[in-house]
Amino acid sequence: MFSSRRFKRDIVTLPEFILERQKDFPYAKGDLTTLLNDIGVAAKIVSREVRKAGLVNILGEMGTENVQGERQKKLDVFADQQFIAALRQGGVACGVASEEQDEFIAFDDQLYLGHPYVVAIDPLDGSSNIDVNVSIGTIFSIYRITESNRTAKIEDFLQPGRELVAAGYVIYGSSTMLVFTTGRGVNGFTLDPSIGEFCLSHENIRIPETGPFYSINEGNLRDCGQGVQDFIGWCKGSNDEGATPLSGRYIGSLVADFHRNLIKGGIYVYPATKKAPLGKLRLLYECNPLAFIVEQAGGMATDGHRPIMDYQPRELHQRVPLFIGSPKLVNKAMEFILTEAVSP
Ligand code: AHM
Ligand code: MG
Repeated sequence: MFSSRRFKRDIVTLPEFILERQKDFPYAKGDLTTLLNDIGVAAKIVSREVRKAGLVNILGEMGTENVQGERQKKLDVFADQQFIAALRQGGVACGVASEEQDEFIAFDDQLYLGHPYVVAIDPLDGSSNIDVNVSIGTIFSIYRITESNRTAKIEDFLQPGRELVAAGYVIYGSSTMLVFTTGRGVNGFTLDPSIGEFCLSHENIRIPETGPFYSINEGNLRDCGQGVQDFIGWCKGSNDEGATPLSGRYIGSLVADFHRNLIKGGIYVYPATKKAPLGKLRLLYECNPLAFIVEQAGGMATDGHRPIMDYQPRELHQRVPLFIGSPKLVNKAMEFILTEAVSP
């Protein structure tokens, strides 16, 4: 359990944890503590709405499309508004980029000068699962602005994953959990609805070296490269004589698939396909934050060739293929892709 002389009881809440760990945070300022708390509060509000989604008229589509031409669900829009409001109100971020917004938002006011962080966020990931009561999530990245004392600019968001100060996700599953890293390991907090607090439940998460699960949309398989097809064949045990097949698990909510594989071991793959030559997932607010978390937990995240965290982003909604999870499985996938690349 979290060891600190300050805590005399078993429960450690998120605000207590981050205050206590503040000295370990990069820049050791209260700002990041405030920012993580703000995100925690917005997550609680979204969690509350997700929990009663079937009871009120909040399910269903808004009738609008976001920048990527996807139908927006009401809860997507609600979550987007909540996180943006929390960041604007919180007073340490000077801008936000969201999956649901075409352009980034700069908090363009004298009040926000000197606020050192920008946040890139997927407010409600896995939104096709909202209407069918399946786990969904929120994913966020936190960067320091590249130049102090001004509001957010595009270059603040287009920083490589290696520059991340913190990243995390919230999963609205059988319980609501917030998992984050500030570059000193990964910790998970479960929302206790009876006291309305995220409480430390998964301290210093480590991903198993290998694991029993592979997660991919197999409906796309024939449109993937030969290396990916061969790797999935290997997962099914068809390439190693006598090998035990891995189990296929694919929810269609990245956060949920990632979270399971982080805890139990496995690999999540969203490769390039004929239809989506750069894959489907977005670098800034889906792949980079999860890459930071998985690396901090002892895992790997690559595009099949090189680490996700090494990408120099070119645009806000950039897509990238993703192979993420237990290091042995990600390395195995890369072996197959490399073999494909060099074979005649
Ligand atoms: P979203 O952010 O619009 O919800 O899209 C991302 C989601 C991921 O959560 C999920 O893993 C993937 O898209 C599923 O895509 P597909 O239906 O093509 O398998
Ligand atoms: Mg998403």
